[in-house]
Amino acid sequence: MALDGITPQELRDAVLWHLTYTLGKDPGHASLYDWRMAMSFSLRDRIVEPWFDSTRLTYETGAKRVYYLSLEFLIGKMLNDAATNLGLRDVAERALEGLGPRFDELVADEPDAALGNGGLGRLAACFMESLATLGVPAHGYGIRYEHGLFRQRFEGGRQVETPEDWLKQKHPWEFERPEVAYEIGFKGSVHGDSWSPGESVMATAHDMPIVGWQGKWANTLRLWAAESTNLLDLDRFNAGDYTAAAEPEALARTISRVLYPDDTTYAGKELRLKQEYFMVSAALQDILRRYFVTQTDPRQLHKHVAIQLNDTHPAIAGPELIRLLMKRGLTFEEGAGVAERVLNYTNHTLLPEALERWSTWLMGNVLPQHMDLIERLDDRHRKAHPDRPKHVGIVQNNEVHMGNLAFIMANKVNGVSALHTDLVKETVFADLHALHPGRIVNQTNGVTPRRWLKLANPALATLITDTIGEGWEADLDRLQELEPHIGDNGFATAFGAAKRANKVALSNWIGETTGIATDPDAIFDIQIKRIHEYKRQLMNILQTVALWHRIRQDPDGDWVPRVKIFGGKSAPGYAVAKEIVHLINDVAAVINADPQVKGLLKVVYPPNYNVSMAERLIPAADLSEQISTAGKEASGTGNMKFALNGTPTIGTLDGANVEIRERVGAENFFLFGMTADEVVARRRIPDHARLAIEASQTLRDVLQIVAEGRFSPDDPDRYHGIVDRMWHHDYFLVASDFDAFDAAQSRVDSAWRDPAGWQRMAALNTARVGYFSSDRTIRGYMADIWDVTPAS
Ligand code: 26Y
Repeated sequence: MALDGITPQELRDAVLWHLTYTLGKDPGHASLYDWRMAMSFSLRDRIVEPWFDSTRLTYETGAKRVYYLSLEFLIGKMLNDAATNLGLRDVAERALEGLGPRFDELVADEPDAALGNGGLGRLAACFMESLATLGVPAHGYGIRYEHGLFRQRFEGGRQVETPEDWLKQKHPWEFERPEVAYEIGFKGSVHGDSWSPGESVMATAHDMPIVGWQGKWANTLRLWAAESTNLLDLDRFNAGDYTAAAEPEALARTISRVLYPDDTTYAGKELRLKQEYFMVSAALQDILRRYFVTQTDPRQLHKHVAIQLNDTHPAIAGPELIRLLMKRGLTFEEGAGVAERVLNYTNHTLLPEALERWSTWLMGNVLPQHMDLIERLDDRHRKAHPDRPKHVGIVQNNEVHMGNLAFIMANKVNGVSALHTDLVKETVFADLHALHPGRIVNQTNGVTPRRWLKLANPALATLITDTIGEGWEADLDRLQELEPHIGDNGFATAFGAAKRANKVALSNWIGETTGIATDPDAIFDIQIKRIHEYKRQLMNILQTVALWHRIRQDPDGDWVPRVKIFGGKSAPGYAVAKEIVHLINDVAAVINADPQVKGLLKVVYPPNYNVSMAERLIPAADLSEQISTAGKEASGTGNMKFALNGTPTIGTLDGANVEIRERVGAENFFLFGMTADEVVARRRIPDHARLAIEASQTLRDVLQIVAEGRFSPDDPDRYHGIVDRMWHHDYFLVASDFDAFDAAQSRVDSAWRDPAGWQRMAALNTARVGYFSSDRTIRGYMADIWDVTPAS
């Protein structure tokens, strides 16, 4: 099934063919968009055959299938990814020679598919790619949001959101499947075991082939779009009421209109519940339809199907699967028995405010039969554990706890890093863990090295291949073979040159997009992730202020030049995070314009951080900021991408940082701050923040400068709220960890003064983090959760 080669001339012919017959353009009049479409279709054609072969082989072998249900897939751009995995990037470049635009211009023209908020959505995308690379028969199921995550702009330093519009242009990577459509009901009434929905919409399938490394296998990401069941109300139309006539369609379409842009605070919105049920019901109907193509006994479902729930967002799958099985003749008890052998649940957060709970009123209104089933499941669980503590119920205080529902319905529950899994056992699910020991397992996250090294960092990828040969892309542990070469002059020079070239490219891009000049020889110190109090961008910007203050007191001192780079979006309704965004921009404006600093310190915050920007920033980074309050970051995956690209971490013992540090070695990681246990203890001290501030001259100076309005001269009171909260609340312990962070930054400066030592540390990070490939993670899910083996 290996991919046939294709020459540049053949690919060129294919591009010209699509330009002519698919786009209806001749080369003389084709736009960048036309060329991009023609190239995308030509590469997509190369995926179709392995895609068919994969499906055929799966049917022939009767292999068990994996289904990944997620409300988010943060896939980013597809063109370069497809070209990389097909091994056709060079061929594509040469195919375009003399025709018009360059391949990288086509890549730049593609909009990001931003169908996710952050880590959880990007993890789903990495998993899809690894599943295809490993040849696992798998489908992803999600929603084809018309508008992905909002675009971020800054106006006067404030975040402003505008709608994202990725589907305005044709999406060349999808196949519309109008014949694959399911009806999804809502509301209405229940009589016995039968539900008469009061409303319904259609879910129609849109398929994206996801091709694995070397094009050997391709799976399907099936995204559902909502459409009206009755397209137009003809009676109203004929009566002349055209707006009302179009209403059913507009109503239906709102379901797949927009991604919820909040990954922090859960808000019990009816539309969100409808989105979740819409995706889950369509997916489960589709899974059962496919199952019954070859099987007859629904009781054997677990032998052929494993379903993974990406957080609780698709947790309504428990009751929905039971409902669908009951429609096929199973009793409630039989249905529940099947469901709990098939479903598995991944937890991604311990933050109480991000845990989904639906009022029983809303659940009963939108999904009346599911509310009944949830109560029966609660009963069933209670009877099975008569001595259980009261508070593990699915329904508590008139709320449905989706975490408990997902746990109770799951074969396996997993955390996403070793520390996180321990905390899952000890905190949110302590009682359920006691009742079901062995159900919770760990699967430390990973990232795909194809996108995050091969595609994003060709300079380093080429050096790796030159040093250890081919094959590391799908066997990332082989990066260890770099280690003996790290001291070689040739390797060291080339490694340094690759990093430097990436930094020059980033510096140029920063200049073009923000107008800020940066020195490629400075430390590129990068914190990119959603803006959240627990991720402590505030601590980072306050420490930046401390550094600025020090430089001003001794402008001729021997300072190590730094470029502090921030990237990330705040949830639109998260006021505190928005203040932090504003503060970073205000600090940047003052520092960057300060002649006394003489360019030794720059602060850069390019707007609209997304997957593509990450691909640009990470290969050019010298320092990776992973500074969350210990116990709060479930895993992190950016931390892995940085280390893989030869970037040491400054970080706390949180999430996967712990495991990264174990692997790269403590001497190659800038550790600081309280441990998760110490955090819990510190919070018990009522005036911990005041004590910490009073003990730190540096922090007091910094807070004084901010409170005086030095960064907001037009509105001197602007940051009184931030400073006041630091003194009196500081739940995320910025004050308590500040001095330790500041000291760790000084250790970074000292280490940087020894260029050879720094570079060795950077290279050791690359050589020692092969473990964090998402291929390893998926193998873990296969062995410990899904009980599947690859078909090829
Ligand atoms: C329900 C709603 C408020 C909600 C929407 C999205 C809640 C959470 C989320 C997304 C959470 C998320 O992205 N979590 C991240 O998952 C990554 C992959 O496991 C982890 O690496 C990261 O630490 C975690 O914050």
